[in-house]
Amino acid sequence: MAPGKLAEQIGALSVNEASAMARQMLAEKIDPFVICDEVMDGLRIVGDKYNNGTCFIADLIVSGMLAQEIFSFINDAVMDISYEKVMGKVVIGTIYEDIHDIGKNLFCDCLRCNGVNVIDLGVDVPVGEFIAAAERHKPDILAISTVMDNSFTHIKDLIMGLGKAGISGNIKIVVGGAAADARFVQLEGIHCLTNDCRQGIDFCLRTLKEKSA
Ligand code: B12
Repeated sequence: MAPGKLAEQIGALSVNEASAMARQMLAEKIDPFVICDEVMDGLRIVGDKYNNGTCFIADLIVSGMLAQEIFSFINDAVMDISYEKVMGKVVIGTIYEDIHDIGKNLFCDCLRCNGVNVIDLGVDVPVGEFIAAAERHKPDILAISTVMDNSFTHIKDLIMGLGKAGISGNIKIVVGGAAADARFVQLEGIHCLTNDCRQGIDFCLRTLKEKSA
């Protein structure tokens, strides 16, 4: 399969073709993460079209559903890869005013594949709910997903809130997602900042291994 073809099909919203192509790539034993990257490139094409007015919200929805379908069967394949199992607990959610969850769900699936207990708070999660969940579940890691640029203020409030509640010292904080950009570097208390699922997974597994050593 020529590189970029899957992204092209997703960008063109050719749902059936893209789905079949992704299945074929998996059958050809192409690295699931390479397929994920192509899916994201395809979604970027759809996002750009939405920005320049050549596609609409319904198309975003369709592209999102297509991505979720592809990720679900990638996930089944990834489950077959035998990882060293790590114990530990991660609480995760998409921050307030943001309903995007495809990347977050992928991140959760990868963690679960590695034997991590993941408590998913869902999307559009208010700051207070994150803090209450951190107090209740006492996770090793609190992970925050952000795709919308305007979520920055809420994440800032959350980091400050965790500090005020006196719980940030015991928990590592990961901020991830497409909007996890340079603005967050100024916030003290973030232990991992990334827009790459793999980097986030590596950080979590390293942290949990060190804790249990
Ligand atoms: C699909 C989609 C939707 C779907 C979402 C479905 C769903 N269940 O998530 C729907 C149709 C619902 C939607 C709605 C909207 N969307 Co939208 N959407 C997209 C689209 C096309 C793809 C997003 C996506 O899923 N990408 C694939 C995933 C896998 O990527 P990801 O989230 O970045 O995740 C990766 C990493 O970031 C990382 N990751 C993610 N989370 C985490 C967490 C941790 C802890 C870690 C370590 C890593 C990590 O892992 C993943 C793999 O590496 C993007 C376009 C684009 N450029 O991507 C626009 C886009 C994100 N949407 C956009 C907008 C504007 C909207 C709406 C406001 C539109 C509207 N007018 O209503 C609403 C949002 C309402 C709200 N309050 O949130 C803008 C956001 C602009 C911005 N940067 O602020 C974008 C960029 C489109 C654009 N170019 O304008 N959208």
